[in-house]
Amino acid sequence: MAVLKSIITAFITLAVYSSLVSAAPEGTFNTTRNAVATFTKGVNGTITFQGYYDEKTKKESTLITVDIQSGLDIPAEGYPYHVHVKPITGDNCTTAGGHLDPKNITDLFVCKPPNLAECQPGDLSGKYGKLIADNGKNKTTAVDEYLSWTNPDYTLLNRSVVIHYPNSEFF
Ligand SMILES: [Cu+2]
Repeated sequence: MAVLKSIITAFITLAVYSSLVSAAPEGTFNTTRNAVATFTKGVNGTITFQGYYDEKTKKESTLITVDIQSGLDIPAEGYPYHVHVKPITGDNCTTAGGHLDPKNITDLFVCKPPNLAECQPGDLSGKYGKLIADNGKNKTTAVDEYLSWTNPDYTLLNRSVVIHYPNSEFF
């Protein structure tokens, strides 16, 4: 069970984008599958999730775009971040619950590439690396095929995203 020493919280809510990133991976975006976590406490920025069909892998996938503008002030080993199961209420990170982990892999499993299918779907930093601070900012993208927009057990919607301090003792 995670001990949430979180500085940052955000809801994921549905949002519709009128334009999509031009440097998108090859595929067809589903414009109804957009979710944005907006961070206003501790750090400022967004993490955007966009659903699309990946022409290379022939799989429904999600483009994850991290755009943190400020607040990542510890340059060391990077900030873990995860999709947690519950929306956050009252700016209190403990309301986020545990990681999105429908297969009950547990936080004890060390998620490492290339075996991403074995990871908790919500363990974004395990799958794609921790958020490394660059003058307080981070811009990262990743393509994910383990989160879902339709399977209720794997869905991103009505969850939360939590960015943790680099040294948080949450395992
Ligand atoms: Cu977390």
